[in-house]
Amino acid sequence: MKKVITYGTFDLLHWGHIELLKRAKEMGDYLIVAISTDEFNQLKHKEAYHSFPHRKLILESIRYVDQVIPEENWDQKITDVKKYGIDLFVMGDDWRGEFDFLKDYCEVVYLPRTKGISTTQIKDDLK
Ligand code: C2G
Repeated sequence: MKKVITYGTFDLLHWGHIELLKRAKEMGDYLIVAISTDEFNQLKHKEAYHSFPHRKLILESIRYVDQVIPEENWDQKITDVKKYGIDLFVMGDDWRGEFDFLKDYCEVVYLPRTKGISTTQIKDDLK
């Protein structure tokens, strides 16, 4: 069974997130999503509209997602890859190169971001 992992805040879930999760799942058999805790979001200078429990509940309802775990810091990825027996790490290509250190532990793929949508754009458009 090919296990895939991806990380993110996934706030105000939108179709760009879904396209990422769909493609990530299609590259394997089992998709784990590590969702940023509210505390870690502060480290990322991100303020999510939905709380961690609510973002987790929403992600767990998505057909492409098999398991949701917390992302608490920048340094847990190697441990996660080992702990969950991950074969493939996937992120949107706004992160291209940032996680290449994981290539010693699993396959690393950066997928093209979906154009025309972002959580920031949603917030701005609603103002
Ligand atoms: N994404 C995408 N297309 C968009 C918006 C987002 O493909 N239009 C992807 C991002 O590239 C990322 C994932 O969806 O792979 C989640 O996006 P965010 O919640 O913005 O994630 P981010 O805050 O970048 O957190 O340790 C990694 C970080 O936790 C990533």
